[in-house]
Amino acid sequence: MKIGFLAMSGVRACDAELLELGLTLPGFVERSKQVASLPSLGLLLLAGATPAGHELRYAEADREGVEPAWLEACDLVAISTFTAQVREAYRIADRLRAAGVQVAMGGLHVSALPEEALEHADWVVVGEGENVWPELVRRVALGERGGLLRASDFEPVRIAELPVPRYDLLEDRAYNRFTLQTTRGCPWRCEFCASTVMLGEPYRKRPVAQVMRDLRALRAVRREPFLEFADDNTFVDPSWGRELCDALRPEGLHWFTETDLSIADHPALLDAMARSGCRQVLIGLEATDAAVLGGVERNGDFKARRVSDQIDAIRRIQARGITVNGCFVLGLDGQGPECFDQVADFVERSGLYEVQITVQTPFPGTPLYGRLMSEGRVIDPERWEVCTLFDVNFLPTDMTPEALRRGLHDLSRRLYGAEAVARRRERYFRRLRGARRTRANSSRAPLVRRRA
Ligand code: B12
Repeated sequence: MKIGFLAMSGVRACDAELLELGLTLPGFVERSKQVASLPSLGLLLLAGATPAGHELRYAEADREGVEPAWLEACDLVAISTFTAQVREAYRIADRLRAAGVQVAMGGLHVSALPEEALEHADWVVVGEGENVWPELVRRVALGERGGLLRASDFEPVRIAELPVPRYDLLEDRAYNRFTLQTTRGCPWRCEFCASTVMLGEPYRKRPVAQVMRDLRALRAVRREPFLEFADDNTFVDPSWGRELCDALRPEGLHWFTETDLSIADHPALLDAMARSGCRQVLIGLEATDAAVLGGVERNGDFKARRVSDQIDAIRRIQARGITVNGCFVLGLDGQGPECFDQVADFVERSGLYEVQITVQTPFPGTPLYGRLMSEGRVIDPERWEVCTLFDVNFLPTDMTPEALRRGLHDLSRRLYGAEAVARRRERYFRRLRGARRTRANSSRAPLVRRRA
């Protein structure tokens, strides 16, 4: 059979004013360029899990209507879904089916709402796809016409036996970064986390040798890739983390990942990360106020407990030459308009190199969505296109939605203007030079004493 894999690409936001701001603020433009082009690792893994004997092709569309015409010549097309683009994906699926193509949909959005997706796709898969997909392909080849398949009805995915992602299908398309996965899941359970839908399984680490196997497959088609780990929280286990970094070091590459503040407690891990080419870690700080954060992480209140250490931890990480991208959620329960100044002030005091601000977003399938729905606080419950992290679609407790929207705009201007970005950079490099001098002096000190 001819099988197509279609990823929806690009970033999304509906708020026209914010979009306009995004085009003018250097901090925004730069960040969007870095992240806007990433291949779909989920689909490359499914391609790797496809039984032999089929002809495979990968495509991306940054909006509905620009998907390639060759998809209509496929027997089966797999489409991966995020919430913000799902309506576009549904319209593509409708057209493909009208052209006689069987369509399978999977990914975060349809895993949360499979019944909705069945109105547009022949096959809908809930959960991790690696073990379901080969069976789905076999059934299509045998002439079956569709159905709902749940990963929970199949053998659990063995993290030590993931297929090799088919990076070769990316052909010579231009990307700024390439995704690779080292872990799945996160021990923390943040109420708003949009990965929740896939987090049924416990936190899982891949054997380092398997990660390196995938890296070899990637380097066979791209010699010097900048890596982005498509993990939810990479460094939960510091000794495994060091093993991973030691394996990465000889590759001489640069990489980025998402992790939590606890890395700052492990100096040897930080050293290993820096040596192995870690350029930036993205850390969800979410807020600077322990009272607001209380209960947001529902498995031990990790984030509220770390509030008093946020600034020190950021400094310890950045002193290694690893920049921190601190992420804040605006509009958490209990947060009023004071949260905008609090974030701006924290960014100044902490010396964060990079900052990301988003608004609390009720993604379907998350505990937050369930709670806000039951409290009657989701403004437009099925307006999926506004699930972008930048559009306000809920009633905050301590300000109006409009105040939240305005606050996001104003804070964006303050944080992403040319001057603010330059100031953050300059301060980071100044402090880094200072930290390096201190380390050099302290490592020379015993030598000097011995000579004396
Ligand atoms: C890489 C990434 C991107 C890339 C995506 C590249 C692409 N073309 O697909 C880019 C930069 C484009 C991107 C953009 C956006 N992203 Co993004 N992104 C991620 C990130 C960091 C990793 C995703 C990943 O690779 N996971 C690993 C793979 C292996 O898992 P997977 O995709 O879920 O695939 C598995 C299953 O879902 C299933 N599966 C998936 N598809 C299919 C299809 C079929 C047919 C089958 C059978 C199975 C199946 O099988 C796979 C293997 O098990 C996650 C956060 C994270 N740490 O996970 C956020 C995340 C997915 N993004 C998110 C968001 C909000 C966005 C944006 C809306 C942001 C914005 N405002 O622009 C846009 C949406 C853009 C769009 N086009 O839809 C949310 C999604 C929440 C949701 N419910 O939609 C996440 C979870 C971040 C977060 N915590 O909020 N993103």
